[in-house]
Amino acid sequence: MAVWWKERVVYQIYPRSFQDSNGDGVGDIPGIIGRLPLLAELGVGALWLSPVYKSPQIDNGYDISDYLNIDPLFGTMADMDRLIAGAKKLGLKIVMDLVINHTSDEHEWFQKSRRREPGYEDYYIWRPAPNNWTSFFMEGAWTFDELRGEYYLHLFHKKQPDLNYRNPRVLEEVKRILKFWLDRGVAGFRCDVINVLWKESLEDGKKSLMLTGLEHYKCREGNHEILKTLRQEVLDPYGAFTVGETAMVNLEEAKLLSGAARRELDMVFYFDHLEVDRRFARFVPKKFRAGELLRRLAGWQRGLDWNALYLENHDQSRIVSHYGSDAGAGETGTFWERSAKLLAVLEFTLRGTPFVYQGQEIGMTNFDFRGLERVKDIETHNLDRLMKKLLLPAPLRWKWLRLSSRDNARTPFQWDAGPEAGFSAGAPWLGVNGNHSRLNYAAQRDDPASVLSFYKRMIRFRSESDTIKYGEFRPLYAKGPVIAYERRTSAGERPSGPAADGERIVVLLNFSGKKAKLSGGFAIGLFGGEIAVSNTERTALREPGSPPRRPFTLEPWEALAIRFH
Ligand code: TEU
Repeated sequence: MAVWWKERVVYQIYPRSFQDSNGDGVGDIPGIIGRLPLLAELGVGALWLSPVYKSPQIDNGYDISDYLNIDPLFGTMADMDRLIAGAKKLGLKIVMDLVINHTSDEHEWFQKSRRREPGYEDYYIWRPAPNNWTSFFMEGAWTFDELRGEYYLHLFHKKQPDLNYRNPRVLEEVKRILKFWLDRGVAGFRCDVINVLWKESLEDGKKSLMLTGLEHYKCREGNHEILKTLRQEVLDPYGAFTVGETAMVNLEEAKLLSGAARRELDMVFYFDHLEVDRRFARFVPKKFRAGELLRRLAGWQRGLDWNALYLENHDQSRIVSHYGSDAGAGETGTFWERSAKLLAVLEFTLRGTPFVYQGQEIGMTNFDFRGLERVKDIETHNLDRLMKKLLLPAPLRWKWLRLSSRDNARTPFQWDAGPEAGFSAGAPWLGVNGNHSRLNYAAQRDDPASVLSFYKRMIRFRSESDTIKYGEFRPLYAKGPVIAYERRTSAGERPSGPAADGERIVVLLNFSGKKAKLSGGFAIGLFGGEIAVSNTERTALREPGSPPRRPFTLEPWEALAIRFH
């Protein structure tokens, strides 16, 4: 029996930038409700909402002060119930964002803990003196609390204190949060930095520019115990879905976190495939090599029982600006359009659950800000401070920051060419990209050649193909900017019974703006197939009457899926 999260595509909504319904410049839940029919029309099967719980919004909601209430910025609990019910009517499941490594310092638990109220003293991690750990936001990981007279740990912002899972009451509180939302009708959770919950020791860490102390808390055994307990006691009884966001995870760690027999998470988000052209996580650029992308993808595709497939989210830059070509964005027939479609072919022909981030389906690009003053993300500003300390000149700092800033993905959704792109009647919390006049949902919805229409076709293509959903992955070819891989159904993979008649689908991708010749032997083997997907006008693999040995040439940014029976 196929589980829904292998059959469906998940759409990520960043509520504050999706649709504002009351003119305060921030997206909200009623805004999402109004757009539900369009999401159903896209063909996705579940919606993952970034946090909408009560929060002081220091880290845009990933700093939660009350897990069981909706922040007025986004609406009310009644709105949330209407969203869950409205989505259900359209066959859409709702997945909430579970942030349990840390809370906001304005959560009542933290306020009680700093006052040493009985039972709350060690809900968080307190010490008389800090160790040498650094935070994900490039600062120290400890802050002194005057009231308590001690330091507390925060792997992110100082207003995001880490919970202490050595206190069993903390896990009991988390079980209550999960049950509250599952009883409300959500289908599961995206679990935020879910692989750093258990701090094995608070000893000093090995000095590192990125994260000193990581070895003491990343993917520790205690973390696995927590996940097994939540799975056994809450998630399985509800049949709930989980995808873990797992910072800095490697393949061996990911196998332990998401292997089918491990009974922990259903799948995990890793970062490896999005850092092919980056050093120091995603912060310093280097040359992109398509062959390296294929090598990395092959490792994860063949190493994990099941993959979470994504190219964008609210922390990553826009994929068409990152791995594609965003020149001429919004203009039909440019390489922006064709490369956006190529990236859709990549995502929807790999093995795993595809996640589409809001705006990816219309090819939204990185922001058009000209300087740091328009950027809101605390991570970007902290990184600028760190690079300034390292004496990097301002132009170089901005050159790198504009590539990696999380605000690239957080500019308001571009609904139409009107004021503020139809996102808000007020002043948006973050600048709308100027290219919305050409690049917007309304301009694409009825255009069969648009990026949006192509996404709809790819979502349908995947849903109709057991070979794409369940077939094994094999890398085939990598030369210059061209990569190729195949998907082949094997008996064990199909939930619906014995293997198809050995169907094979070969995917070809040209990650460049130039024509690319495929070398003889490999190319010859292609001519026995038929084109199942193309992002160009190509209708046949070889013009009738052309010489059999003429080399096969891919157009710039051309993507093909070729089916062999
Ligand atoms: O992100 C955690 C995380 O791994 C990212 O911060 C990543 O490490 C960083 O961007 C460098 O690549 C999650 C949320 O997705 C993020 O929005 C939150 O800021 C963070 O946790 C804290 O909750």
